[in-house]
Amino acid sequence: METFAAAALAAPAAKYVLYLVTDAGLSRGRSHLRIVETAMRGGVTIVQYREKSASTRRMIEEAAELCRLCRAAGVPFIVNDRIDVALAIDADGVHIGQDDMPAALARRILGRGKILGVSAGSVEEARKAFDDGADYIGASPVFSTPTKPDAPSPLGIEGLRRMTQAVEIPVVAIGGITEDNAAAMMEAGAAGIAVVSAIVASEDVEAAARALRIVVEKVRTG
Ligand code: TZP
Ligand code: MG
Repeated sequence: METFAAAALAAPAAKYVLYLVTDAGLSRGRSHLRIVETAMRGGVTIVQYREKSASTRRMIEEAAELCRLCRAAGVPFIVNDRIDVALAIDADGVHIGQDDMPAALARRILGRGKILGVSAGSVEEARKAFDDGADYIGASPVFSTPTKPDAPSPLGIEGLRRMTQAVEIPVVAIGGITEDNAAAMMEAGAAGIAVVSAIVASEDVEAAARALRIVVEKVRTG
């Protein structure tokens, strides 16, 4: 069986290859900790804690626990939306959207040492995020997805391709990514794929992660 050592991914963009985003509602009652631990065994290379409804106290507790787990595995840990939570627990970075704090301000607060990811739904938004100091772009969404029904209209594969050509930082494809379309994301120039349901809602989280990792690695390493 293939195994993947996340820490052995030398090139800076390689950490974005298989990006897991948490979702408590899709996890079939399993804890974030269990999902993340199992998904990392399957080859997830970066983890984002995305929690929209918990109290700040609960977020701090969960994020701190997940951060410790990820750090021990050499997997970067990112917090969605909440720069305060990310800084409080010394996460590796933050991911923000177009309705969150402007990226330039987020960068100023975070400093240079933290990862800043920004969701972009167009080439213009991606260029602006790049200019404002983003380390990577989340091309969002590539396909429409029930996981985020309020997402802007989908970019499609050609929209993703245009975005990857427009900025010099890694672009991660998100929204409706599955084992069936993952290779097309990489062929369009994505540095990696970000998934929620394809991993967290899967009965066998480890196998789901491993299958996705194998698909993207095939394209990435030729
Ligand atoms: N941002 C854009 S689409 C999306 C987020 C958080 C959800 C992606 O979920 P799934 O289940 O991988 O389609
Ligand atoms: Mg957001």
